[in-house]
Amino acid sequence: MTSTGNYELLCLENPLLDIQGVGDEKLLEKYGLKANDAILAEERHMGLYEDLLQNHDAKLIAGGAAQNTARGAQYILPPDSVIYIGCIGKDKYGETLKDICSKAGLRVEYRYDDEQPTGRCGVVITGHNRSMCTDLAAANCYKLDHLKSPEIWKLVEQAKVYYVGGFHLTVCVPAILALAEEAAAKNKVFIMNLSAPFIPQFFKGQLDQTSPYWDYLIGNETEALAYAESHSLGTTDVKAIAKSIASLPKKNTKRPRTVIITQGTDPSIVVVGKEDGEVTIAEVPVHAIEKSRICDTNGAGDAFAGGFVAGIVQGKPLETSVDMGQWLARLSIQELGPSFPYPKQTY
Ligand code: 26A
Repeated sequence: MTSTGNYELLCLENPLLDIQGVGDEKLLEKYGLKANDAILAEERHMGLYEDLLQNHDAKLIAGGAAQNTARGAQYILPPDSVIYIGCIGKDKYGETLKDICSKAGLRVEYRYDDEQPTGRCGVVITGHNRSMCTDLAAANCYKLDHLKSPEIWKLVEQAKVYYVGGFHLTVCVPAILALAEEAAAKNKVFIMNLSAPFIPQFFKGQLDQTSPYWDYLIGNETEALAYAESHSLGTTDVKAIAKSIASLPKKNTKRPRTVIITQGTDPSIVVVGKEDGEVTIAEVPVHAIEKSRICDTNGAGDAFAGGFVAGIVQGKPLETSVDMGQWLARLSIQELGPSFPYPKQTY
């Protein structure tokens, strides 16, 4: 008999359909995009989606950073282990998302917005860079009421680990805090991701409201640098930044805080805060592959988080969990967008 999970992991963020195409300098320039970035779309970006579809052979792929992470964790965990929550529209794109998740064995509990369409993320690939421009639309309409509804809150109570993408800080902080409080009150695990440099830059207040609840904080090197700058840490040393985050005040003192900063092909930095204010620092190497085997790196960070969180749900040691993240990221970058290979591979 195959064992099944009990929906131990609950993830919250912005469900998006990725419209991913290969672009060039000219396309980036046309919409004022940087080669490697993630931003919220403004009026001047609204033509990008049609442009990608019409002129850049764009593909429609399930996206939304934490939704990718949730699919990734479910890829590793036994069936029925992961639930994902967010808001979509009542439209074709929303149904497409639902189908892809259901095929991946991910249970989704979406709020459906009556007015807004499902959110889209335009992804412009240039070489190994990806520029993402998100029109949140319905994803911006997630409400605390949905999370607190009896059917959904029952699932929240049943879960033991919460994973929230930092991108959701632009949407519904009260929902994030409700999960964070539930975790702290019952000594469950609360994990957040910094998601993009613009989060610590422009949503610092929202981010700092959640920091006392972080049992695990995941980010990459550019997000760590943006955090250091917006918090005037006066350093660009990734280890020092991780150490400073690990040492921030913590609500649930029964668990230490762990900060994981990935650095592309360089080793990931793992810092664990201790009660006496000291920290331990470790480096975990990535699973490198030849450049020729990389399809695209869009979603690599989400896949890393998926593998890592799966390890945490399974109660694996910290270094093993980080290694599971590296393993899943390596699989994902060999696929188109934030996807995973089938038939399934096992860690
Ligand atoms: C609020 N923003 C900007 C976003 C996103 C986002 N997911 C949630 N909110 N901007 C980009 N993404 C997703 O990141 C994945 C790659 O890491 C994209 O949908 C893409 O699948």
